[in-house]
Amino acid sequence: MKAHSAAWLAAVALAAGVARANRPDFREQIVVPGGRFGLGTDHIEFPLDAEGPARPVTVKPFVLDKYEVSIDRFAEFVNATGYITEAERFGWSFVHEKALDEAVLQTITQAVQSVPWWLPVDNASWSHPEGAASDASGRGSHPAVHLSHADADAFCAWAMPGGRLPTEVEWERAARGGKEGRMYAWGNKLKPRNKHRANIWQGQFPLKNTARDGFKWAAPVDAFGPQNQWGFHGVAGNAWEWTATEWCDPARPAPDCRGKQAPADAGDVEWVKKGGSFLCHKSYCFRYRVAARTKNTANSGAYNLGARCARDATPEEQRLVESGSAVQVGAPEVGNAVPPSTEGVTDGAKVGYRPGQHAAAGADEL
Ligand SMILES: [Ca+2]
Repeated sequence: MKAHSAAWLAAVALAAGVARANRPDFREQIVVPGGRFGLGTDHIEFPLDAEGPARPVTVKPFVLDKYEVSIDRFAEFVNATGYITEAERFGWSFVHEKALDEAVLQTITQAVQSVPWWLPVDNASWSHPEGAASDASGRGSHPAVHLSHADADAFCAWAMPGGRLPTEVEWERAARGGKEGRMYAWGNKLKPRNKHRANIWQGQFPLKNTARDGFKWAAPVDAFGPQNQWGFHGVAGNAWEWTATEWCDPARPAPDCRGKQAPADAGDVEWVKKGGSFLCHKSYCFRYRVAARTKNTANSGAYNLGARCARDATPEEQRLVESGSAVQVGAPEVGNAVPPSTEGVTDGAKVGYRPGQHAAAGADEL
C-alpha cells in the first residue's frame, strides 16, 4: 500500500490554513428545526428501495454540515490523527472505468460482472482518488470519497464534539429544507429556469458523460450553491452520503424497515446512503430525488461515496430554531481530541478483493 506522502499532507494542511482566511472552509453547519414531516414518497421509482409510501415522522432539532466533507477537511483529520482509511487498509477501492487512464486500465484484471464499469483500482483512496498515480492536489474543495462507513464515523467523531453521521430521517429532513412532498431538494423541476442545480450525469450512462452541468466527475462541494432554502449544498448529486441508519431488507417481514439503528458498526452491515452522485443518470440511478435511498456494506468504498456530519443541537441552538426556520452556525472547533475509533474497521489484509461480496454492493452503487 502506498500511503499519501507527508509532504503532500503538510501542503494540504498549509493550504487549508490559508483557505480559512480567504474563503469558506466548508465547516459551516446549519441548525435544523425539529418537527413532523413526510419521509419518503408516494411517487415510487424503485420499489425495492422502500422509498415509499410517504409517512409522517418526527425529528428533534439537530445540526448538520452545510457541505459534504471536503478533501481538505479530511486531510486535516488524517494529519492530526494518523488515521488510515479502510480503502488504504484494503489496498484498493472501486473507481469508474472512464475516470482511469490507459496505464491503470492495463493493470486491472478483475471486474464485477453486473456492474462492469466499476473497477477495483490498487491504492485508490481519498488522497489518491484514481489510484496511486493520481493525487488530490488542487481538489481540496471536492468531497472526500472512498470512505467506508467506519471512516466517515471516525471523521465525524473527531471533527466536532458529539460529531456523528446523520440518521436517514435527519438527512432527509435537512435535504427537504422545510418543504413537503417535493421531488428534489429545491422543488419539482430538475432544471428550474434551465439551470443545473446538482452535479449528476448527462448523456448516456455508463458510456458517455457530456458533463453539461460543468462537471464530469466530482465537483467542489459548493459548486451549485444552496440547493434549498435552509442553505444546504450538495445534498443532491456529487457524492453519495453515508447515514447512521441501517438498511433493512424491505422484503423481510418487519414492522418498519426504515429508521432502524444498528447497534454497532461491522463490515457486513448494510447502511443507508442518500443523495445520489455525479454518476447518477435518470435512466439508471434516478436517486438524486430527495426521497431516494440505497445502501452499501459498511466496508465498501467507492469513487463517489462520501459523507457529511451531524450532531445533536445544544439547548441554545434548539431555541434558535423554535420558529421553524433553520439557522447557520459557525464552524465547530476542529479536532476535539477524540482518538479515532478503529472498532469495526475490517482488517483489509485478511479480506482483499472478494468479487462476490462486492458485486452486491457494487450493484447498488449508482
Ligand atoms: Ca456532472
